[in-house]
Amino acid sequence: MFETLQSQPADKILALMQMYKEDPRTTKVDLGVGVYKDATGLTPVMRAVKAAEQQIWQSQDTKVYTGLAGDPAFADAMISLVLGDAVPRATVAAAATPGGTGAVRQAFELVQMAKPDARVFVSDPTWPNHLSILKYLNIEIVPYRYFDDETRGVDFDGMMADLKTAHAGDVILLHGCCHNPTGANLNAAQWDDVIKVLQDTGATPMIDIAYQGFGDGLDADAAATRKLVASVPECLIAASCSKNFGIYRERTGLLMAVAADPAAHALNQATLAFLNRQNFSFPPDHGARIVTTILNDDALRADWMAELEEVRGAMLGLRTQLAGELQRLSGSDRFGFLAQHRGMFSRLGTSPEKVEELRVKHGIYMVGDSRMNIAGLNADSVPVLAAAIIDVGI
Ligand code: PLP
Ligand code: TYF
Repeated sequence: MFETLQSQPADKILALMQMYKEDPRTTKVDLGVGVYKDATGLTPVMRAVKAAEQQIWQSQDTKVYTGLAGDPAFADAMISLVLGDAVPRATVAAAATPGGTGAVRQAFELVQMAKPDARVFVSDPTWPNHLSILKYLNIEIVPYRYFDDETRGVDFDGMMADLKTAHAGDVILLHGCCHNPTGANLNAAQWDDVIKVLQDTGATPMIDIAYQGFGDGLDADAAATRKLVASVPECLIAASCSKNFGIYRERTGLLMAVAADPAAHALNQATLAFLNRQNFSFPPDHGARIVTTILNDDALRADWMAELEEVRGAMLGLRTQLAGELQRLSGSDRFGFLAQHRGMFSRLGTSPEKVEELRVKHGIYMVGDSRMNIAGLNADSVPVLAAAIIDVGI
């Protein structure tokens, strides 16, 4: 039967990872996949994660199944981390998922169950997996303008005009912070305008938040999400713990569904558990347990927050250094956007040909749309990248 299978398009980000591995040049620079790397190029296990794992190893006396929605203590800890006290806990249904990707997938399935003809509005561009999963589920995709190729900021007028065409029964997918792949984000006043459009159109917001703590800080990065959920009757939030806890391979995420009232909440909670059961029964637990252990222990939490701040500060430092170096070499301010962007990524805003030239001539690997992982740099490779950018004429 399998002779009928057709080959599927590869994930370009993951394909680039493979190409990088196969490049024998010792001077190569990996700005591809979104993984944090320290100045030595390593992705270390965070201190609090190691300590939590030790605690778990010592105290865990069973590995029996949790619940279909995962351990409720994980949901409580994450709801508090992401949403704070923006909405009453009794209105938030939640299910642990395999990573943020699992949360995104389950959210789309929930939408499709509730409204088979729902359209999902996505930023142009967005994380390619959003598009891939939506296509796979046969959900109609409506792109909204987002990135301004000139300013490398947000095309806010275009975005607003496009979002206003949504209506009740549609979903508007927003990145909570640290937009992937552009690094360009809304300011607080612009978020207020988006909230107004959501209220006027009646469309349902869905927030994907995968980089809380990587932009302006843990609370600052969640501020828009918190304000938004408090301002609309219903909302979906897909949160990932992969980056901010550095537990990528543990597959740790949470899908939250905020309901208009407690009656709807019970149905949401039961449906999230049902959806987990259809797809994988019980969600992975180890990463969730690490996160819960850290968030519920004052000392571990403080140490995790401190290390996350070091990570955030390192990325900001690299941004400033790169923008400064490019200003020096180009004699212009046209790369100033790099210091304004937030999170792991910046879209340089150049052609696939120039990206290819950077790879072939200089061994610099970035995604074809010119997305760079800032954490792939260090103080020594920043000048190398800046010189290469000028050399290929960007
Ligand atoms: N959403 C966005 C925008 C992402 O960039 C990522 C990637 O890290 C995810 C969700 C989910 O990541 P993971 O499934 O590894 O938790
Ligand atoms: O955008 C990134 O690089 C990260 C990691 O299918 C990632 O979000 C990339 C591709 C993918 C899953 C995760």
